[in-house]
Amino acid sequence: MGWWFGIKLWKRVFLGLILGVAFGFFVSQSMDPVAGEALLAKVRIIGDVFIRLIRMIVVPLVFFTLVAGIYAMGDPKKLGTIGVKAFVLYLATTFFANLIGLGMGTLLRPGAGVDLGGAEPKQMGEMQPIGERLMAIIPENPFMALVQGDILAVIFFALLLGVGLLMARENGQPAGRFFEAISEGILKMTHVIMELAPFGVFGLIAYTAGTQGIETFQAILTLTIAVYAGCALHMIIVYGGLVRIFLGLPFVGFFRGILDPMMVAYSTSSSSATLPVTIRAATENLGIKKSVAGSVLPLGATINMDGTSLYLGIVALFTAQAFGYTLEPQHYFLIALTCALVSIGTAGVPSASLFLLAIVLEVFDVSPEHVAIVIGFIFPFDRILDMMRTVTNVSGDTAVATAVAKWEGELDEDVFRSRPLS
Ligand code: DAS
Repeated sequence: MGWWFGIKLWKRVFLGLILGVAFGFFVSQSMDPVAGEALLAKVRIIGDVFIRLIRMIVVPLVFFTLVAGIYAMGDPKKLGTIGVKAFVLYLATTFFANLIGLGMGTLLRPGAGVDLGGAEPKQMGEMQPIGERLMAIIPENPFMALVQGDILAVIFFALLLGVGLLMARENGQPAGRFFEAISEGILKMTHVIMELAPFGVFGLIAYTAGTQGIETFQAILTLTIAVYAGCALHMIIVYGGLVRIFLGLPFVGFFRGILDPMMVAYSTSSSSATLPVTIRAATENLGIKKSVAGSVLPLGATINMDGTSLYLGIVALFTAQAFGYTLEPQHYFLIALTCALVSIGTAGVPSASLFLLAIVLEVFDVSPEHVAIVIGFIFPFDRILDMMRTVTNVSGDTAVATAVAKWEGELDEDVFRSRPLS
Protein backbone atom coordinates (compact mmCIF):
# COMPACT_ATOMS: atom_id res chain seq x y z
CA MET A 1 0.00 0.00 0.00
CA GLY A 2 3.07 2.22 0.37
CA TRP A 3 2.92 3.02 -3.39
CA TRP A 4 -0.50 4.62 -2.92
CA PHE A 5 0.71 7.11 -0.33
CA GLY A 6 3.78 7.70 -2.48
CA ILE A 7 1.59 9.41 -5.08
CA LYS A 8 0.96 13.14 -4.42
CA LEU A 9 -2.45 13.64 -2.82
CA TRP A 10 -3.77 15.97 -5.55
CA LYS A 11 -2.94 13.32 -8.18
CA ARG A 12 -4.87 10.71 -6.15
CA VAL A 13 -7.81 13.11 -5.85
CA PHE A 14 -7.67 13.83 -9.60
CA LEU A 15 -7.61 10.06 -10.23
CA GLY A 16 -10.72 9.74 -8.06
CA LEU A 17 -12.37 12.49 -10.12
CA ILE A 18 -11.59 10.85 -13.47
CA LEU A 19 -12.56 7.35 -12.34
CA GLY A 20 -15.73 8.77 -10.80
CA VAL A 21 -16.81 10.37 -14.08
CA ALA A 22 -15.99 7.19 -16.01
CA PHE A 23 -17.80 4.94 -13.54
CA GLY A 24 -20.82 7.24 -13.42
CA PHE A 25 -21.21 7.38 -17.20
CA PHE A 26 -20.56 3.60 -17.47
CA VAL A 27 -23.34 2.84 -14.98
CA SER A 28 -25.75 5.32 -16.61
CA GLN A 29 -25.12 3.83 -20.08
CA SER A 30 -25.00 0.13 -19.18
CA MET A 31 -27.56 -0.29 -16.40
CA ASP A 32 -31.28 0.24 -16.14
CA PRO A 33 -31.84 3.81 -14.81
CA VAL A 34 -33.45 2.81 -11.49
CA ALA A 35 -30.85 0.16 -10.64
CA GLY A 36 -28.07 2.46 -11.85
CA GLU A 37 -29.18 5.39 -9.71
CA ALA A 38 -29.57 3.06 -6.70
CA LEU A 39 -26.00 1.77 -7.17
CA LEU A 40 -24.60 5.30 -7.60
CA ALA A 41 -26.49 6.47 -4.51
CA LYS A 42 -24.69 3.74 -2.53
CA VAL A 43 -21.32 4.77 -4.01
CA ARG A 44 -22.07 8.40 -3.11
CA ILE A 45 -22.20 7.39 0.57
CA ILE A 46 -18.39 7.47 0.58
CA GLY A 47 -18.60 11.07 -0.61
CA ASP A 48 -21.21 11.99 1.97
CA VAL A 49 -19.00 10.53 4.75
CA PHE A 50 -16.05 12.56 3.43
CA ILE A 51 -18.10 15.79 3.34
CA ARG A 52 -19.39 15.19 6.89
CA LEU A 53 -15.86 14.65 8.15
CA ILE A 54 -14.56 17.92 6.71
CA ARG A 55 -17.69 19.78 7.77
CA MET A 56 -17.09 18.37 11.27
CA ILE A 57 -13.81 20.27 11.63
CA VAL A 58 -14.81 23.55 9.95
CA VAL A 59 -16.04 25.35 13.08
CA PRO A 60 -13.35 24.16 15.52
CA LEU A 61 -10.65 24.73 12.90
CA VAL A 62 -11.77 28.30 12.16
CA PHE A 63 -12.20 29.13 15.87
CA PHE A 64 -8.94 27.69 17.21
CA THR A 65 -6.80 28.65 14.19
CA LEU A 66 -8.06 32.20 14.24
CA VAL A 67 -7.51 32.73 17.97
CA ALA A 68 -4.07 31.08 17.72
CA GLY A 69 -3.25 33.12 14.61
CA ILE A 70 -4.25 36.44 16.16
CA TYR A 71 -2.38 35.61 19.35
CA ALA A 72 0.73 34.67 17.34
CA MET A 73 0.61 38.04 15.58
CA GLY A 74 1.50 39.81 18.81
CA ASP A 75 0.15 43.17 17.53
CA PRO A 76 -3.63 43.92 17.44
CA LYS A 77 -3.11 46.91 15.12
CA LYS A 78 -1.88 44.61 12.36
CA LEU A 79 -5.19 42.73 12.57
CA GLY A 80 -7.12 45.85 11.57
CA THR A 81 -5.06 46.37 8.46
CA ILE A 82 -5.43 42.68 7.52
CA GLY A 83 -9.22 42.91 7.73
CA VAL A 84 -9.46 46.16 5.75
CA LYS A 85 -7.06 44.99 3.04
CA ALA A 86 -8.85 41.66 2.68
CA PHE A 87 -12.30 43.28 2.42
CA VAL A 88 -11.19 45.86 -0.18
CA LEU A 89 -9.50 43.16 -2.26
CA TYR A 90 -12.58 40.93 -2.02
CA LEU A 91 -14.74 43.73 -3.41
CA ALA A 92 -12.22 44.48 -6.18
CA THR A 93 -12.04 40.87 -7.40
CA THR A 94 -15.85 40.60 -7.33
CA PHE A 95 -16.07 43.74 -9.50
CA PHE A 96 -13.92 42.04 -12.17
CA ALA A 97 -15.95 38.83 -11.83
CA ASN A 98 -19.09 40.80 -12.67
CA LEU A 99 -17.44 42.39 -15.71
CA ILE A 100 -16.34 38.97 -17.02
CA GLY A 101 -19.72 37.36 -16.23
CA LEU A 102 -21.76 40.04 -18.02
CA GLY A 103 -19.23 40.03 -20.86
CA MET A 104 -19.52 36.26 -21.34
CA GLY A 105 -23.32 36.40 -21.11
CA THR A 106 -23.44 39.12 -23.77
CA LEU A 107 -20.85 37.48 -26.04
CA LEU A 108 -22.08 33.85 -25.97
CA ARG A 109 -25.83 34.66 -25.57
CA PRO A 110 -26.52 31.34 -23.71
CA GLY A 111 -30.25 31.99 -23.54
CA ALA A 112 -30.83 32.77 -27.21
CA GLY A 113 -33.28 30.30 -28.75
CA VAL A 114 -33.52 28.15 -25.60
CA ASP A 115 -37.02 26.72 -25.07
CA LEU A 116 -37.82 26.83 -21.34
CA GLY A 117 -41.35 25.58 -21.85
CA GLY A 118 -40.67 22.07 -20.53
CA ALA A 119 -39.24 23.10 -17.16
CA GLU A 120 -41.56 22.83 -14.17
CA PRO A 121 -41.34 25.97 -11.96
CA LYS A 122 -39.38 25.76 -8.66
CA GLN A 123 -40.00 27.88 -5.60
CA MET A 124 -37.32 30.44 -4.68
CA GLY A 125 -35.48 30.83 -1.38
CA GLU A 126 -35.46 33.94 0.78
CA MET A 127 -32.26 35.81 1.63
CA GLN A 128 -31.93 37.44 5.05
CA PRO A 129 -31.94 41.26 4.49
CA ILE A 130 -28.34 42.48 4.29
CA GLY A 131 -28.78 44.69 7.40
CA GLU A 132 -29.93 41.75 9.53
CA ARG A 133 -27.12 39.62 8.16
CA LEU A 134 -24.53 42.24 9.11
CA MET A 135 -25.98 42.63 12.63
CA ALA A 136 -25.94 38.85 13.05
CA ILE A 137 -22.14 38.96 12.78
CA ILE A 138 -22.12 40.05 16.44
CA PRO A 139 -23.18 36.89 18.31
CA GLU A 140 -25.56 37.32 21.24
CA ASN A 141 -24.15 34.05 22.57
CA PRO A 142 -20.77 32.99 21.12
CA PHE A 143 -21.18 29.45 22.37
CA MET A 144 -24.48 29.23 20.47
CA ALA A 145 -22.68 30.59 17.38
CA LEU A 146 -20.12 27.79 17.76
CA VAL A 147 -22.84 25.20 18.24
CA GLN A 148 -24.86 26.46 15.25
CA GLY A 149 -21.74 26.87 13.09
CA ASP A 150 -22.50 30.54 12.35
CA ILE A 151 -19.08 31.16 10.81
CA LEU A 152 -19.22 34.99 10.60
CA ALA A 153 -20.19 35.22 14.29
CA VAL A 154 -17.47 32.68 15.18
CA ILE A 155 -14.91 34.79 13.27
CA PHE A 156 -16.05 37.95 15.06
CA PHE A 157 -15.78 36.35 18.53
CA ALA A 158 -12.45 34.62 17.75
CA LEU A 159 -10.94 37.92 16.55
CA LEU A 160 -11.93 39.65 19.79
CA LEU A 161 -10.79 36.74 21.97
CA GLY A 162 -7.42 36.67 20.20
CA VAL A 163 -6.97 40.40 20.74
CA GLY A 164 -8.08 39.99 24.36
CA LEU A 165 -5.45 37.34 24.99
CA LEU A 166 -2.82 39.61 23.44
CA MET A 167 -3.84 42.45 25.70
CA ALA A 168 -3.62 40.11 28.71
CA ARG A 169 0.12 39.83 27.92
CA GLU A 170 1.85 37.13 30.06
CA ASN A 171 -1.47 36.15 31.66
CA GLY A 172 -2.73 35.25 28.22
CA GLN A 173 0.23 33.04 27.39
CA PRO A 174 -1.12 29.68 28.68
CA ALA A 175 -4.37 30.19 26.76
CA GLY A 176 -2.48 31.33 23.65
CA ARG A 177 -0.38 28.17 23.78
CA PHE A 178 -3.52 26.09 24.33
CA PHE A 179 -5.16 27.48 21.19
CA GLU A 180 -1.95 27.02 19.22
CA ALA A 181 -1.74 23.35 20.27
CA ILE A 182 -5.39 22.67 19.48
CA SER A 183 -5.19 24.33 16.06
CA GLU A 184 -2.11 22.21 15.26
CA GLY A 185 -4.02 19.10 16.27
CA ILE A 186 -7.02 20.01 14.13
CA LEU A 187 -4.80 20.73 11.11
CA LYS A 188 -3.32 17.24 11.58
CA MET A 189 -6.89 15.88 11.64
CA THR A 190 -7.38 17.59 8.25
CA HIS A 191 -4.37 15.65 6.91
CA VAL A 192 -5.88 12.36 8.00
CA ILE A 193 -9.33 13.20 6.64
CA MET A 194 -7.82 14.31 3.32
CA GLU A 195 -6.51 10.77 2.80
CA LEU A 196 -10.17 9.88 2.26
CA ALA A 197 -10.53 12.61 -0.40
CA PRO A 198 -9.76 10.44 -3.48
CA PHE A 199 -12.51 8.01 -2.47
CA GLY A 200 -14.92 10.73 -1.39
CA VAL A 201 -14.44 12.59 -4.66
CA PHE A 202 -14.97 9.34 -6.60
CA GLY A 203 -18.28 8.75 -4.84
CA LEU A 204 -19.54 12.32 -5.32
CA ILE A 205 -18.56 12.64 -8.97
CA ALA A 206 -19.76 9.16 -9.95
CA TYR A 207 -23.25 10.04 -8.72
CA THR A 208 -23.24 13.46 -10.41
CA ALA A 209 -21.88 12.12 -13.72
CA GLY A 210 -24.21 9.12 -13.66
CA THR A 211 -27.42 10.98 -12.89
CA GLN A 212 -26.94 14.07 -15.10
CA GLY A 213 -27.40 12.31 -18.44
CA ILE A 214 -25.96 13.77 -21.65
CA GLU A 215 -29.37 15.00 -22.85
CA THR A 216 -29.76 17.49 -20.00
CA PHE A 217 -26.36 18.84 -20.94
CA GLN A 218 -27.33 19.72 -24.53
CA ALA A 219 -30.06 22.01 -23.22
CA ILE A 220 -27.64 24.18 -21.29
CA LEU A 221 -24.38 23.50 -23.11
CA THR A 222 -23.79 27.16 -23.98
CA LEU A 223 -24.66 28.24 -20.43
CA THR A 224 -22.15 25.69 -19.07
CA ILE A 225 -19.48 26.87 -21.52
CA ALA A 226 -20.13 30.51 -20.58
CA VAL A 227 -19.84 29.79 -16.83
CA TYR A 228 -16.78 27.53 -17.16
CA ALA A 229 -14.99 29.86 -19.61
CA GLY A 230 -15.86 32.92 -17.51
CA CYS A 231 -14.60 31.33 -14.30
CA ALA A 232 -11.41 30.05 -15.96
CA LEU A 233 -10.73 33.49 -17.47
CA HIS A 234 -11.36 35.16 -14.11
CA MET A 235 -8.99 32.81 -12.28
CA ILE A 236 -6.21 33.14 -14.86
CA ILE A 237 -6.46 36.88 -15.48
CA VAL A 238 -7.53 38.28 -12.10
CA TYR A 239 -5.97 35.84 -9.60
CA GLY A 240 -3.02 34.92 -11.84
CA GLY A 241 -2.45 38.61 -12.60
CA LEU A 242 -2.70 39.58 -8.91
CA VAL A 243 -0.16 36.91 -7.87
CA ARG A 244 2.24 37.31 -10.80
CA ILE A 245 2.14 41.04 -11.53
CA PHE A 246 1.22 42.69 -8.23
CA LEU A 247 2.95 40.25 -5.89
CA GLY A 248 5.83 39.08 -8.11
CA LEU A 249 5.16 35.47 -7.10
CA PRO A 250 5.17 32.46 -9.45
CA PHE A 251 1.84 32.04 -11.27
CA VAL A 252 2.16 28.25 -11.62
CA GLY A 253 3.39 27.88 -8.05
CA PHE A 254 0.19 29.53 -6.80
CA PHE A 255 -2.21 27.27 -8.67
CA ARG A 256 -0.11 24.15 -7.94
CA GLY A 257 -0.24 25.07 -4.27
CA ILE A 258 -4.05 25.14 -4.22
CA LEU A 259 -4.75 22.03 -6.32
CA ASP A 260 -6.12 20.16 -3.27
CA PRO A 261 -8.70 22.80 -2.29
CA MET A 262 -9.61 23.29 -5.97
CA MET A 263 -10.27 19.55 -6.33
CA VAL A 264 -12.27 19.37 -3.11
CA ALA A 265 -14.22 22.53 -4.03
CA TYR A 266 -15.01 21.04 -7.45
CA SER A 267 -16.19 17.77 -5.91
CA THR A 268 -18.14 19.12 -2.95
CA SER A 269 -19.50 22.40 -4.47
CA SER A 270 -19.14 23.84 -0.99
CA SER A 271 -16.69 26.58 0.05
CA SER A 272 -17.43 25.89 3.70
CA ALA A 273 -16.71 22.19 3.42
CA THR A 274 -13.48 22.98 1.54
CA LEU A 275 -12.30 25.54 4.11
CA PRO A 276 -10.15 23.13 6.19
CA VAL A 277 -8.39 22.01 3.03
CA THR A 278 -7.96 25.62 1.90
CA ILE A 279 -6.39 26.62 5.23
CA ARG A 280 -4.05 23.62 5.15
CA ALA A 281 -2.93 24.34 1.56
CA ALA A 282 -2.50 28.07 2.28
CA THR A 283 -0.31 27.49 5.34
CA GLU A 284 1.67 24.45 4.12
CA ASN A 285 1.95 25.05 0.35
CA LEU A 286 1.88 28.83 0.05
CA GLY A 287 3.60 29.75 3.30
CA ILE A 288 0.75 32.01 4.47
CA LYS A 289 1.00 32.52 8.25
CA LYS A 290 -1.92 31.37 10.46
CA SER A 291 -2.77 34.96 11.45
CA VAL A 292 -3.80 35.64 7.82
CA ALA A 293 -4.93 32.13 6.80
CA GLY A 294 -7.04 31.83 9.95
CA SER A 295 -8.85 35.14 9.37
CA VAL A 296 -8.88 36.01 5.67
CA LEU A 297 -9.83 32.51 4.42
CA PRO A 298 -12.84 31.88 6.70
CA LEU A 299 -14.02 35.43 5.97
CA GLY A 300 -13.60 34.81 2.24
CA ALA A 301 -15.36 31.45 2.36
CA THR A 302 -18.32 33.28 3.82
CA ILE A 303 -18.53 36.59 1.95
CA ASN A 304 -16.22 36.35 -1.09
CA MET A 305 -17.76 34.37 -3.94
CA ASP A 306 -16.50 35.70 -7.25
CA GLY A 307 -17.56 32.57 -9.14
CA THR A 308 -21.07 32.96 -7.77
CA SER A 309 -21.29 36.62 -8.74
CA LEU A 310 -20.02 35.80 -12.23
CA TYR A 311 -22.53 32.93 -12.58
CA LEU A 312 -25.50 35.02 -11.40
CA GLY A 313 -24.66 37.69 -13.99
CA ILE A 314 -24.57 35.10 -16.78
CA VAL A 315 -27.86 33.49 -15.67
CA ALA A 316 -29.51 36.93 -15.49
CA LEU A 317 -28.59 37.53 -19.15
CA PHE A 318 -29.59 33.92 -19.99
CA THR A 319 -33.06 34.71 -18.58
CA ALA A 320 -33.36 38.00 -20.46
CA GLN A 321 -32.34 36.29 -23.72
CA ALA A 322 -34.58 33.25 -23.24
CA PHE A 323 -37.71 35.26 -22.40
CA GLY A 324 -36.93 38.32 -24.56
CA TYR A 325 -36.52 40.97 -21.84
CA THR A 326 -34.83 44.13 -23.18
CA LEU A 327 -31.96 45.36 -20.99
CA GLU A 328 -31.00 49.03 -20.79
CA PRO A 329 -27.40 50.04 -19.85
CA GLN A 330 -28.47 50.87 -16.26
CA HIS A 331 -29.80 47.31 -15.93
CA TYR A 332 -26.29 45.91 -16.44
CA PHE A 333 -24.94 48.11 -13.65
CA LEU A 334 -27.78 47.15 -11.28
CA ILE A 335 -27.39 43.46 -12.16
CA ALA A 336 -23.65 43.65 -11.35
CA LEU A 337 -24.31 45.41 -8.02
CA THR A 338 -27.06 42.94 -7.04
CA CYS A 339 -24.91 39.94 -8.03
CA ALA A 340 -22.12 41.22 -5.77
CA LEU A 341 -24.49 41.72 -2.83
CA VAL A 342 -26.15 38.32 -3.33
CA SER A 343 -22.74 36.63 -3.58
CA ILE A 344 -21.83 38.16 -0.19
CA GLY A 345 -25.02 36.73 1.25
CA THR A 346 -24.66 33.30 -0.38
CA ALA A 347 -23.89 30.45 2.01
CA GLY A 348 -20.92 28.24 1.21
CA VAL A 349 -23.05 25.19 0.47
CA PRO A 350 -24.12 23.47 -2.79
CA SER A 351 -26.44 25.43 -5.10
CA ALA A 352 -26.94 28.12 -2.47
CA SER A 353 -26.94 30.97 -4.96
CA LEU A 354 -29.41 29.45 -7.44
CA PHE A 355 -32.26 30.04 -4.99
CA LEU A 356 -31.20 33.67 -4.52
CA LEU A 357 -31.33 34.25 -8.28
CA ALA A 358 -34.79 35.84 -7.89
CA ILE A 359 -33.18 38.85 -6.16
CA VAL A 360 -31.02 39.52 -9.23
CA LEU A 361 -33.86 38.98 -11.70
CA GLU A 362 -35.98 41.57 -9.87
CA VAL A 363 -33.63 44.20 -11.32
CA PHE A 364 -35.38 44.00 -14.69
CA ASP A 365 -38.82 42.99 -13.38
CA VAL A 366 -38.79 39.35 -14.49
CA SER A 367 -42.24 37.88 -13.79
CA PRO A 368 -42.43 35.44 -10.81
CA GLU A 369 -43.41 32.56 -13.08
CA HIS A 370 -40.45 33.21 -15.37
CA VAL A 371 -38.15 33.28 -12.31
CA ALA A 372 -39.58 29.97 -11.12
CA ILE A 373 -39.22 28.45 -14.60
CA VAL A 374 -35.57 29.49 -14.92
CA ILE A 375 -34.72 28.10 -11.47
CA GLY A 376 -36.64 24.90 -12.29
CA PHE A 377 -34.82 24.62 -15.63
CA ILE A 378 -31.31 25.09 -14.19
CA PHE A 379 -31.83 23.23 -10.89
CA PRO A 380 -31.43 19.63 -12.18
CA PHE A 381 -27.89 20.32 -13.32
CA ASP A 382 -26.91 23.35 -11.29
CA ARG A 383 -24.42 21.04 -9.58
CA ILE A 384 -22.24 21.02 -12.73
CA LEU A 385 -22.23 24.83 -12.79
CA ASP A 386 -21.81 25.04 -9.00
CA MET A 387 -18.68 22.89 -9.08
CA MET A 388 -16.84 25.41 -11.26
CA ARG A 389 -18.06 28.52 -9.46
CA THR A 390 -17.07 27.04 -6.09
CA VAL A 391 -13.53 26.37 -7.39
CA THR A 392 -13.42 30.04 -8.41
CA ASN A 393 -14.75 31.14 -5.01
CA VAL A 394 -12.07 29.16 -3.15
CA SER A 395 -9.26 30.22 -5.51
CA GLY A 396 -10.27 33.86 -5.01
CA ASP A 397 -10.13 33.54 -1.23
CA THR A 398 -6.62 32.11 -1.46
CA ALA A 399 -5.36 34.71 -3.95
CA VAL A 400 -6.53 37.52 -1.63
CA ALA A 401 -5.02 35.77 1.41
CA THR A 402 -1.71 35.53 -0.48
CA ALA A 403 -1.79 39.26 -1.28
CA VAL A 404 -2.66 40.30 2.28
CA ALA A 405 -0.02 37.96 3.72
CA LYS A 406 2.62 39.34 1.36
CA TRP A 407 1.73 42.97 2.13
CA GLU A 408 1.64 42.28 5.88
CA GLY A 409 4.93 40.39 5.89
CA GLU A 410 3.05 37.25 6.92
CA LEU A 411 4.12 35.21 3.90
CA ASP A 412 7.02 32.75 3.94
CA GLU A 413 8.09 33.15 0.30
CA ASP A 414 10.62 30.31 0.55
CA VAL A 415 7.72 27.93 1.17
CA PHE A 416 5.66 29.50 -1.62
CA ARG A 417 8.47 29.21 -4.16
CA SER A 418 9.92 25.87 -3.14
CA ARG A 419 7.06 23.66 -2.02
CA PRO A 420 6.66 20.67 -4.41
CA LEU A 421 3.15 19.60 -5.37
CA SER A 422 1.20 18.72 -2.21
N1 DAS B 1 -21.75 26.40 -3.78
C1 DAS B 1 -21.49 27.72 -3.23
C2 DAS B 1 -20.13 27.68 -2.54
O1 DAS B 1 -19.94 26.82 -1.70
C3 DAS B 1 -21.52 28.79 -4.26
C4 DAS B 1 -22.86 28.94 -4.94
O2 DAS B 1 -23.86 28.25 -4.63
O3 DAS B 1 -22.89 29.79 -5.84
O4 DAS B 1 -19.26 28.53 -2.83
